[in-house]
Amino acid sequence: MANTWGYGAMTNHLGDIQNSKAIIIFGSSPAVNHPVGFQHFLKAKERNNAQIIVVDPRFTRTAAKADHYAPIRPGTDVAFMYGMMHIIFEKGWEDKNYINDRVYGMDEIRKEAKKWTPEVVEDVTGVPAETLIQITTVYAKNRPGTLIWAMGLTQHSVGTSNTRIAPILQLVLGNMGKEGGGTNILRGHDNVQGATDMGCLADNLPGYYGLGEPAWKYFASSWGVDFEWLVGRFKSKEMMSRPGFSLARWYEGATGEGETISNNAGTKLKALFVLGNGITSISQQARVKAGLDALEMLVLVDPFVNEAAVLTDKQDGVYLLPAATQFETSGSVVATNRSAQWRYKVVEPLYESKEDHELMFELAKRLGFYKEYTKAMLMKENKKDFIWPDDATDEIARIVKSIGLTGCTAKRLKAHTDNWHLFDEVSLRGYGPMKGEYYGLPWPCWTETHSGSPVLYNVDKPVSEGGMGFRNRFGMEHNGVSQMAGDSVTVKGSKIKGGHPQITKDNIEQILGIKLTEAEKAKMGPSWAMDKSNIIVEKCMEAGVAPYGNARARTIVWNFPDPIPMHREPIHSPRTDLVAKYPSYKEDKKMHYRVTTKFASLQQSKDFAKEFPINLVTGRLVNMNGSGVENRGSKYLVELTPEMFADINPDLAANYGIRNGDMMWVHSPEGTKVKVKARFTQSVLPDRIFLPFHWAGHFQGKDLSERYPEGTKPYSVGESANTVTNYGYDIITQIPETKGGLCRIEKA
Ligand SMILES: Nc1nc2c(c(=O)[nH]1)N[C@H]1C(S)=C(S)[C@@H](COP(=O)(O)OP(=O)(O)OC[C@H]3O[C@@H](n4cnc5c(=O)[nH]c(N)nc54)[C@H](O)[C@@H]3O)O[C@H]1N2
Ligand SMILES: Nc1nc2c(c(=O)[nH]1)N[C@H]1C(S)=C(S)[C@@H](COP(=O)(O)OP(=O)(O)OC[C@H]3O[C@@H](n4cnc5c(=O)[nH]c(N)nc54)[C@H](O)[C@@H]3O)O[C@H]1N2
Ligand SMILES: [Mo]
Repeated sequence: MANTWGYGAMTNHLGDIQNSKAIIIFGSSPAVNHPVGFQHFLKAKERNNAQIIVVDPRFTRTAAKADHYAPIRPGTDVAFMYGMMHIIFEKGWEDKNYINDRVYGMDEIRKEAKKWTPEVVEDVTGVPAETLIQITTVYAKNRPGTLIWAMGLTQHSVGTSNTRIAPILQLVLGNMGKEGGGTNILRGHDNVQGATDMGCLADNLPGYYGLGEPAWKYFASSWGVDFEWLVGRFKSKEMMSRPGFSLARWYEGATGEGETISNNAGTKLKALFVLGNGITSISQQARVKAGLDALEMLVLVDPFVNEAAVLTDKQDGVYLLPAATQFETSGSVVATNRSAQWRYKVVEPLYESKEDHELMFELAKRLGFYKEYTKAMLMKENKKDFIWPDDATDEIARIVKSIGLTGCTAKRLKAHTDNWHLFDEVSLRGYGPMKGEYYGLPWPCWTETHSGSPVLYNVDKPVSEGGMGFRNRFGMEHNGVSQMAGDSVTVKGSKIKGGHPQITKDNIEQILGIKLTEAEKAKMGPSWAMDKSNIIVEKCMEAGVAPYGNARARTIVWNFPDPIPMHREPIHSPRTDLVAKYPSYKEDKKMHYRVTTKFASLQQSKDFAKEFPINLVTGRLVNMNGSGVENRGSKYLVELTPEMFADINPDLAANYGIRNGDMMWVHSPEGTKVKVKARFTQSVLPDRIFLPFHWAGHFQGKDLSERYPEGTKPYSVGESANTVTNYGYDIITQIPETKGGLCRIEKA
């Protein structure tokens, strides 16, 4: 299933968490959302007495298993982590050698951290100063420590800053590139890592290649199609390199709001083809609905009745295509730790349902480019027919060099699944016939004999066993400072001592000290990522060198609006006094994907907190998934949470005359509302409420049940939390601020 909710992957892996001495979890509740993986956290506690720390606005089931808990105010994690660094620097607990040899720009961080005393942090985050000090002490004194995050960090207007400050904290403590350390981002859907790796995003090609002409040309020739033919698929060459609409804001293209028409080559979006997204999971449902209503054609490919069809008033031009489920398909998927896995089909597709790729093939046939669409699968061995899905997996391995998928062939991945029992749970290391390989060949897996890389940036292992330094991506120097790792940082067994740039055709002979033959030069691509011959990588392997260099991790991203992460209040903040001090970004962002995104101009347009004083937090339940249609169709799962509800503290409810089990309205600053059942709990403080987002089928108090085709209505329908999630988007990724908004409540 494709979706566009944020980047990231674990630097380490779930089993490796058993090596951790401390585990700090920001905005993630693995006991609920990754319950199988969470067993490794509990084992870490048993094995190492690992200290578990949870930072979350709600006392979650994960918090219930933790040793320390901080009830943070939503959207203030940057402040919290600077607060931790403030204490670490003051006490001298930072890893000085590590910072000196492997990091660029720590002085700027040190300067900013100085401002964040425990008292300032307490004011901004709501976490008592003593709790911050205690958590910091525990985390700094128990190394290696792993830092976990998920959607509680990303779904904010400062989501990108959050995902940068967290690894910076790990760098300060020297926790990156270590077993038991790392930044471990627990990803979402089944195969969401694979979907992201495969370019199911609005701004890049598969493997995170950009949208520039060199990348398109590399893919054109790898797919065996003419570059000019590809150009011809677009309205103009310029549109080819322009990021598309994101999932978060596509509807503005359909309604033709603002500059969307001129940003979108002079046209509105007329058709929407949905392959595995619930649509009711997107923020600001009233606007999503307007987008759906404005379409000429809506195609919903789904094993269930996609509730977008229920939400829209549209009567014509809505098509429901029955997709087979993942039990009725086979092929490779990629897990949260970059490990791939081969899956065998359990049953053939039932009834008239079809596998997603079959539907895509049929579509390509009717649009007239089936031959071009499938050609790359024939190219490796010059075949007449392809074998699905094996040849698709091999096509990926052949083309995607950027993240090192060369070794991830169908044959090897099948062998891993077949020999599942021969891999160690903690190290991922294989035994017997699987010796020398790590489970799922976690990328980068540089060659067809490479082991895969279970722990990124670990210089204590040879490259042949997954060792590497930090990647050299941003030039050789910045402001006169070398971006290469220091002399003391040599990857085990590497022929090159200390840091070095990424390896290109131009520098390979000089850096590796080798002489290429003319034949090799003729075959070689310009860089390791665009070298179809893979000779650059092969030569690097012989020298024990990671092709992408051995550089410094940078804390400063000079081309971002905030070169170092800064605390900025959410677009809708309950603390108007702090908005003045920590305002959102000054300028609206134009041509952000294909829309304009507002920041301070909206944040400061009104004193929102006056009318909407309560923080709105949204998230997940263990018995439900995503938009929830799959689970609300199961009576056993529905029994656990039969109705849509709001978690509310009795002290807050009392102010509004709301009793446990009463219906209540939740109003958003957008002027929208939902009617939900009040559920009393102490897990939320009296200044915030929590809504799960797994329901649909009601809209602003109206029951849309009669719109479900006969016999398809789930056992439970209700309001989507996303009808009241507020405007607010990250300035880089455009992920919606669904974890930090405001609302007003009243008894219904
Ligand atoms: N049962 C179940 N499992 C799932 C899913 C599901 O729907 N159901 N969905 C899958 C998917 S797609 C994903 S992406 C993952 C998501 O997994 P998680 O990110 O763990 O899920 P959420 O419940 O959305 O959010 C996690 C926590 O973030 C907290 N939070 C909110 N705002 C903030 C904040 O500002 N700071 C901090 N520190 N915390 C905050 C919330 O209170 C919540 O407890 O789960 C996956 N697993
Ligand atoms: N308020 C709020 N909103 C959120 C979030 C939040 O925390 N708060 N989290 C966001 C996140 S991280 C995510 S990932 C999204 C999740 O939201 P969605 O992506 O909408 O998640 P799902 O409901 O898991 O799946 C989408 C659809 O895929 C269908 N499906 C299942 N298997 C297949 C298949 O094999 N083929 C096809 N074609 N379809 C299939 C399902 O029936 C379902 O209709 O929600 C986002 N929205
Ligand atoms: Mo997700």
